[in-house]
Amino acid sequence: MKIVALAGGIGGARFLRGLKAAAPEAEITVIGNTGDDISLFGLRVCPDLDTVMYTLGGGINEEQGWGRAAETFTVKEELAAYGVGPGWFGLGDRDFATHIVRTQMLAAGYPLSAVTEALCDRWRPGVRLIPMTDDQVETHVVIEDDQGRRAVHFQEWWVRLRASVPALSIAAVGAEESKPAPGVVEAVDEADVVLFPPSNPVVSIGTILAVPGIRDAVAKKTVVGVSPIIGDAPVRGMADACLTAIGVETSARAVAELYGLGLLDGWLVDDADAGVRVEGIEVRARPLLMSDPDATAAIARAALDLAVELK
Ligand code: GDP
Ligand code: FO1
Ligand code: CA
Repeated sequence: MKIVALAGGIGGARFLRGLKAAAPEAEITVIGNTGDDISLFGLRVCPDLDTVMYTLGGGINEEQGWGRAAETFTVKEELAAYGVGPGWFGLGDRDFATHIVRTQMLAAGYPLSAVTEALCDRWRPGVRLIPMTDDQVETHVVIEDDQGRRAVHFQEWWVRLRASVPALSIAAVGAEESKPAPGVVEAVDEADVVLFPPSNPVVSIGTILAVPGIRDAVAKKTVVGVSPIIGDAPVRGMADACLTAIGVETSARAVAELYGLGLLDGWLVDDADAGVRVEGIEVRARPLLMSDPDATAAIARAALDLAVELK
C-alpha cells in the first residue's frame, strides 16, 4: 500500500512512528512543512523536516520532541560570548552539524529536496521525506505590542514570545509563487490513501496545502485526518493561538470544517469529542493521546482502516 502523509513537527513525527509500526509493509511518503524554516547564523534551519528525520531515525530528544538526544550547547555559548544572538532559539552542537551540511549543499546549488534526501541517507527514517517545496516559503506573524504593529518570523512569535502576543494574522510568505518539490504531486497521485496526522492545522498542514497544486492533488484522494484538538484545547503547544488568528474556534469539529468537505473524507476525534458530527465527513471517536508506541500505532491503524473503508 502507498500512503502519503502531510506532516509538521512533533505531532506529525510521533504519528508517523505509529504509522510505521501499524503498516510495516507500506510505502510511506511524507510531505514536510517548511514554513517554519529560518536562517540563523548564516545557516538554514528546517525544524519540522529535522523533527521528522530525527524522530523516525532515532536521534530525537524524546522528552522535548525536537532537537537531538544527548545534546550539548557549546557553540551557542561561544556565540553568546561574542554577543551574537538570537539567544532565544536553542541550537545544539549536534544539531548545528545538520544545518551546516544543509547550508553547504544549498550553497552548492542542490535543492532542499535533494539535501533532505542526503541527510536522510544518514538517518534512514524508513519513509520518503520530501519538503513541500524547494522554494523559500516562510510563515510570518503580524503582531502588535509596545513596538507597534509589525510582522515577525513564526519562530520569533512561537519560541521567543510563546504566542503570548495575539497574532493579528498569519501568512505563508512566498507560498503563492511556490511550486511543489519534485515528487510531491506524483506521490499524492499514486497514493492509495492520504493521511493528515494531528499536526498544527494552520502553520503545518495549512501551510503545506497553501503550496499551489498540493491541495488539488490531495482533494482527489481518500483523506483521513487525526484531530490535534481534544475538547477545547490542543494536546500540546499553542495551536489554539493559530486557530484564533484565522478566526477558527479551537475544537475538533471546527478543524474538520476548516479542512473542509471535498478534502477530508474521514476524521478521527478523541473519545472526549464523541458527539462531534461534521456534514459530509465520516467522524469516528477513539482515544487520541499518543501516550506510548502502542497507543500511537493504534491511532495510525484506525486512521488507515477508516481510509481503506472509505475508499
Ligand atoms: P510542531 O510543528 O512541532 O508544532 O508539530 P505538528 O504541527 O506536527 O503538531 C502539533 C500538534 O500536535 C499540536 O497542535 C498538538 O495538539 C498535537 N499533538 C501533540 N501530541 C498529540 C497527541 O498525543 N494526540 C493528538 N491528538 N494530538 C497531539
Ligand atoms: N522550540 C522551542 O520551543 N525552543 C527552542 O529553542 C527550539 C529550538 C529548535 C532548534 C531546532 C529545531 O529543529 C527545532 C527547535 N524548536 C525549538 C522547535 C520549533 O522550532 C517549534 O516547536 C516548531 O517549529 C513549531 O512548530
Ligand atoms: Ca512546526
